[in-house]
Amino acid sequence: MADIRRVLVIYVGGTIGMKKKNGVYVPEQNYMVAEIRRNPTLHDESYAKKTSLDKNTLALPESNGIRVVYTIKEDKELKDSSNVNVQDWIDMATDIKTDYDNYIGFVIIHGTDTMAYTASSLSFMIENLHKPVIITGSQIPLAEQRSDGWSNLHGAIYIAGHYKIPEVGLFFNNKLFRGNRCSKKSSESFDAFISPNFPPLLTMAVEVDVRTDLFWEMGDGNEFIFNSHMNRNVAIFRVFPSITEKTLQSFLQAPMEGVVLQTYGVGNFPDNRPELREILQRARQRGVILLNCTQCPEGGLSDSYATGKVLTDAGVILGDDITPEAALSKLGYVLGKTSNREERLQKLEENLRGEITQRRIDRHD
Ligand code: ASN
Repeated sequence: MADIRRVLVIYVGGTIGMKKKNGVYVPEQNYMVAEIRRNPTLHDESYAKKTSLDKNTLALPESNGIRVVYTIKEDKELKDSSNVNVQDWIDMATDIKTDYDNYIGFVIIHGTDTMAYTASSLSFMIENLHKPVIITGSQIPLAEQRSDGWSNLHGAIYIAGHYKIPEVGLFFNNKLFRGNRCSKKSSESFDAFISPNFPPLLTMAVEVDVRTDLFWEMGDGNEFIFNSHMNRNVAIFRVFPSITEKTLQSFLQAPMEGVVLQTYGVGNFPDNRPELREILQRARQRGVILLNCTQCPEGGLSDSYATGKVLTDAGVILGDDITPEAALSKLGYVLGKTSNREERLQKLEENLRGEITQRRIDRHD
């Protein structure tokens, strides 16, 4: 008898299940399960018949004595991920919480456009995660030829059923990344995501290379905690040379409570424009929290330049090598969790879910 591993697949939307209507791609409701059912790599129909699986439950072929049986829960309103919002993150986390004890792993089928935001946010919203939550999708729909969705979907379900990875991961093009380390890097390539500052947790080739040494170590807490309160008065501001005082000032106005300041290089900002610095300082005095993160697609921050020190002196927190997506999610989470300023600052500096490397580059000494 095979060891049966049950996985819950939460289907939110994305290109993977889209079809063209009036010349544009839109999600197609009630189609994914039937489409997957026709693919023998993803579904063993004879096993399903023999064991009378219900219509939304499918089974991977047995391998090495393991049978992954997965149930697809399709959202009532499938979405292009450009339409995903905070409530959708809450719904996904609620689904996981509700069925946490019934499955050994979870897969979320999601569009690629905001996949890195969802992966980051879920990593903060869920505390003490002991099971894999793997987000995946595709660049070409399953309904079309050459879809990358088949291998992404198979890999995600296979990983969720085979490996005890206590993380929210993003699986794409044979690599499983820590979700809060990713950014979408290409609108066209199958290799659509990068995790610039942290290696993949797992790589699929002829062998499956699992980096257990990289898994995020949980604290002592065992109880699954779901933080549903994400502060929505947070935003990202990308600094640019022609910035005016008015622009910065309007951006930081109430109800803004937290801003990710995407700065140049290792975290630099003009130090020859005291008026801009004053605007930041005034915002800070009003209670706005500022978190520094680099505009560079790779690398982190240091305070080695005068143009960077100007920000630390103004009370801007160093976000280390955090991605902008994770920085925004972390701000929303931390500001939603506590209203105590000191606690907020302390948590933002902490490595909460493996989202930063916590190292300082000091190249001028
Ligand atoms: N617009 C799509 C989405 O994010 C893109 C994709 O999934 N490849 O839902």
